[in-house]
Amino acid sequence: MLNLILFGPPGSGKGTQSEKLIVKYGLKHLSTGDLLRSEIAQQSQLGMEAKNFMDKGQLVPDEVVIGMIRSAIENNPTVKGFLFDGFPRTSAQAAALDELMELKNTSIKIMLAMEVGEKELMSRLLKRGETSGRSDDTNEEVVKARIIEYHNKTAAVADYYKQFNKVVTIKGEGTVEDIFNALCNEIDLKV
Ligand code: B4P
Repeated sequence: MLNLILFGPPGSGKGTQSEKLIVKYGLKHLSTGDLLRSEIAQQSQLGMEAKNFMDKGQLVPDEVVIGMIRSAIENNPTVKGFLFDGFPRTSAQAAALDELMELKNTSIKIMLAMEVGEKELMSRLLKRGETSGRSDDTNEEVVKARIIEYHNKTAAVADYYKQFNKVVTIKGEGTVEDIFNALCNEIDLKV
């Protein structure tokens, strides 16, 4: 299996690049952000709980997100591989993902970490907020809170994968096409 993690701060282009990568490599896209927004749209209990955190720019509790990913993996037994987008975001999520991969006798091949400056992140997210209807993109304070949450809880997840030599850093500023080509070059070197 080819299992990839697309990593980076909010607004670094994970969702944008995932759409292209899953087509090229035939992978199953698992975006915890998308899964949570779908739960909110269905007004499920999980969705209503998650919304409270997301609206404040905070991470949703680990057990909720891990449970969601576990079900998504179990529901896709025959895929060529998974592209994890926005997951794992904490050390506990990274440890849980390793266990889930082991149960399938597979592992994470590579973490692609996209780097984008803070000013650019703010401007992309607030711009998306003008049209997306996403409540977590419209308010500058919430966008800032998401970036702080990233530095406090998520950035260290890359260190976890660095121990195993699995992290590749990609500059996430430039055209969508150029960034996509850089990501593909790194994946092709590893597979
Ligand atoms: P996510 O849905 O993961 O949202 P994101 O980090 O903001 O998005 P992404 O980096 O994918 O940005 P995109 O490509 O869309 O998370 C939302 C919330 O869900 C979190 O704050 C948290 O509360 C919760 N959550 C999700 N996963 C969780 C987890 N594992 N644990 C706990 N909580 C979790 O790009 C952004 C914008 O930039 C777009 O408008 C795009 O068009 C633009 N853009 C992209 N590439 C560009 C480029 N090269 N140049 C210019 N603009 C570009």
